[in-house]
Amino acid sequence: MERIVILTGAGISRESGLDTFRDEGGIWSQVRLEDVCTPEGFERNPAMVDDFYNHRRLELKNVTPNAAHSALAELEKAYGENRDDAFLLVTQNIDDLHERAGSRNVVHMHGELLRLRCLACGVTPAWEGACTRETPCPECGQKTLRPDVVWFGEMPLHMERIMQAIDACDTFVAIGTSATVYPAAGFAGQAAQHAHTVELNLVPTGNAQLFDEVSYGPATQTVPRFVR
Ligand code: BJW
Repeated sequence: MERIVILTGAGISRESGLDTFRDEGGIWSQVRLEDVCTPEGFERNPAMVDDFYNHRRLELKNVTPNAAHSALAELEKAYGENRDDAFLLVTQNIDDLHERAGSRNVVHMHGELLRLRCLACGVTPAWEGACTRETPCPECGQKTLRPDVVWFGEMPLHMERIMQAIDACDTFVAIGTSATVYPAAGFAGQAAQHAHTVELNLVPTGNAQLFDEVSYGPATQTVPRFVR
């Protein structure tokens, strides 16, 4: 059975209208990473962090999946009934555009924008409207909700499953990620030891030499072309 692992980053959602992080005009040119994407930033000013994520939640409500998301959902279907073992879509994105396009076997290694996490009891309730310091956790009633996302210095999610899938895969495809943030930036090197590796990105990344096959251009063009 052929096994494939796809890694996606912010670039795949760019043409849906969501900003990337490190491109010109991207999120890190609008806000300071240290303020909104670290546990220390949240401790210092939780209201600022809540505002940042509430704003992105509203943006997400106004965008739709693009042709690249749809092509990956199609690819998953082509892998057939046993696709739980054969196909894994690992996304660094916290948006839900892969799911809305029809992808099922998706893991969000940096968490999910539309979930909150309770610091008191650990539940991850769905976000329903704005989150503020006054929003109580539905399970325990404590006002201890934070965004269910992975900040710098925190452990990404589902790492065991991801590592196993990369070790077992025949093909590894990286799409729309700058390969600057670890551990995701190390996946291509791990896969290149045994699998066919593919980079689909707007421009070559610092990992470009690790790939057997490359295609550069907007994801809405390169991904459907790769899939069909
Ligand atoms: C297009 C396109 C189009 C544009 N079509 N393409 C020193 C050395 C090594 C590591 C470290 C170090 N110091 C610290 C670290 C660790 C740190 C890290 O990697 N830092 C680096 C910056 C150096 N990592 C961590 O802290 C992580 N945790 C960790 O390492 O735990 C310990 C551990 C140990 C061992 C095993 C496992 C773990 C946690 C990282 C958390 C990252 N969180 C964020 C925010 C998530 C929530 C949110 O969204 O607010 O995740 S930061 C941000 O960056 C977000 C993204 O998922 C992530 C990656 O960004 P991405 O997706 O690559 O976006 P961009 O903008 O960088 O790139 C977009 C690309 O798309 C570009 O290439 C464009 O060209 C392309 N593109 N338009 C196709 N139309």
